[in-house]
Amino acid sequence: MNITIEETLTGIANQLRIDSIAATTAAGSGHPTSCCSAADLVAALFFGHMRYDPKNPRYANNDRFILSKGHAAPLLYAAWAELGLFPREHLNTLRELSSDLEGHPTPRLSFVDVATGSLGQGLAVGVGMALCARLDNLDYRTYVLMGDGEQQEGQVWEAAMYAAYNKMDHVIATIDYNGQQIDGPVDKILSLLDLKAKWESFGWIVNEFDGNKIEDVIKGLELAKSQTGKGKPVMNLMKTVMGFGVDYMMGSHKWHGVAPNDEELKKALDQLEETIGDY
Ligand SMILES: Cc1ncc(C[n+]2csc(CCOP(=O)(O)OP(=O)(O)O)c2C)c(N)n1
Ligand SMILES: [Mg+2]
Repeated sequence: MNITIEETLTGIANQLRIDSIAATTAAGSGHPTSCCSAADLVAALFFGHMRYDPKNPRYANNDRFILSKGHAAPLLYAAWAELGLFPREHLNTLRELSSDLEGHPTPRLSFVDVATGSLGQGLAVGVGMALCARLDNLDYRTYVLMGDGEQQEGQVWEAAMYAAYNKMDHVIATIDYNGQQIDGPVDKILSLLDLKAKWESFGWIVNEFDGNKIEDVIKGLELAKSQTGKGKPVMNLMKTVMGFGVDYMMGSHKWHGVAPNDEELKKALDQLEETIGDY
């Protein structure tokens, strides 16, 4: 049977949601809704867009991916399980004392270059990696995924300035603009106001797309790639819904950092399994 790339990536994205939510239930803690909003982007990046050798995560000229919103670690782990780096069952050891799948990613894992989770730091690291590419004469791109609440961290803006001033045009950052952070709506806590204008004024090329519509994500990433190498870093403002795909989690901060119990997990899986398709 022929299925389209969009159907394939949607299926993978929903598999990543299932694995992320199931792992947080097994752990009894974690951030399922933060994984769900970014699942389409991670599916499109890892299974259709980035240039890298999935069997050799440390290869020097792989594109880099930094999960600056490190609390969405189960999503990253689910992607690498789907790529075949380790068995899917291992995902359910999330946050166990003896497991290398910690609540936030660490470089003990072969596919993680830097520990993240302390919000605000990932972009600075990504810009540093892009600088390494320049010094080493390598042409990999560096992708950084941040949260919208994370934009309230000052270090983000120092990295933004540095990247534009130094023409770090192989950096593609994305903001998972789900409107929510740990304590409630981002706009109520400390509004980002006109975020597009802010990034543009810092010297970045800014694109906007719907991050939970796979066609838009694919197009957005292609556009961003075509804009690299032109003297400016690229920022994708990606509108999403927290908890996308699970009706009782969607759009609310109440599920931030909360793991579903077994009954709630079943409800979530019933909804997501319907949407996996035949990828
Ligand atoms: C420096 C720092 N302060 C506080 C936290 C606690 N924390 C974990 S997740 C989170 C909210 C993040 O919101 P956002 O960046 O919008 O990410 P989302 O989960 O919505 O994708 C906070 C404040 C942290 N991880 N790091
Ligand atoms: Mg958010």
